[in-house]
Amino acid sequence: MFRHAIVRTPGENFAGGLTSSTLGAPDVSKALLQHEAYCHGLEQCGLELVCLAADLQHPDATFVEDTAVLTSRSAILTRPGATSRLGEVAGVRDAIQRYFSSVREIEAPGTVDGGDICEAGSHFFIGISDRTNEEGARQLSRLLAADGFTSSTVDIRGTSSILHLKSVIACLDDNDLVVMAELAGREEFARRNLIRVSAEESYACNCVLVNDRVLIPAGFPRLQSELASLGYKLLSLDMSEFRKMDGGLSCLSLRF
Ligand code: CIR
Repeated sequence: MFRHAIVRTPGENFAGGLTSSTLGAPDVSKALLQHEAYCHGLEQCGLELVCLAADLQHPDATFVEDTAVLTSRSAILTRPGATSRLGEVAGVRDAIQRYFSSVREIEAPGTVDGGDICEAGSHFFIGISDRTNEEGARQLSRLLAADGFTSSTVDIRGTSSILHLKSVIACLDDNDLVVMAELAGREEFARRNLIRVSAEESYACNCVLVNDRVLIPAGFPRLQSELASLGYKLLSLDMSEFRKMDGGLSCLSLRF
């Protein structure tokens, strides 16, 4: 059960962040409205929000998920793989220290982006990507093991234009794993109930179970109806402007 979420308002510099998308520049006022609706969605799931002010030094800072891994037992500050994002961690440290008595961190030369870390019960999948390196994964795995969690890595380098592991998988209830079809054959996921998502809807793989609801990006009817038929209560949110900056739903908050 989550009680809180940390979010950060997008800044007026939002369009200056990193992106590989060809969808065009985001409209910042529209992004602000979508962010407000996202925050409202989290509140509807019963969360109390810790809202951080826009960070004008770091255009990607609204994607707070990448700066930490929060578990039921402790907090781990990450070391983001993109140099332009390293400074974002200091900006969430205070907020996290207010809620967690144990705060540890990933150290150089390790890099970890929170978007590569997928919690699945007491197990964590750690994506090895262009942002999370093997040394970062080793450090994270040791820190998680000290708290009694198991972990395993999933190498997504070379998988068609994926930024983070959680761009293409999401763990829901009872072992249900939403997964982009291209990754569905990976043996790492063999013991999960797979909900396969076709390439056209792969953006919607980045959905999030928050207490009794699944937050899902608007515009992906097949996955929506499949999840609804499995009994999930859905809350669909327009993510168009964040998608233009390679961002998904999960990356806009740190839930704990
Ligand atoms: C970046 O490239 O780092 C940002 N523009 C997007 C980060 C999205 N984060 C995530 O999916 N966890």
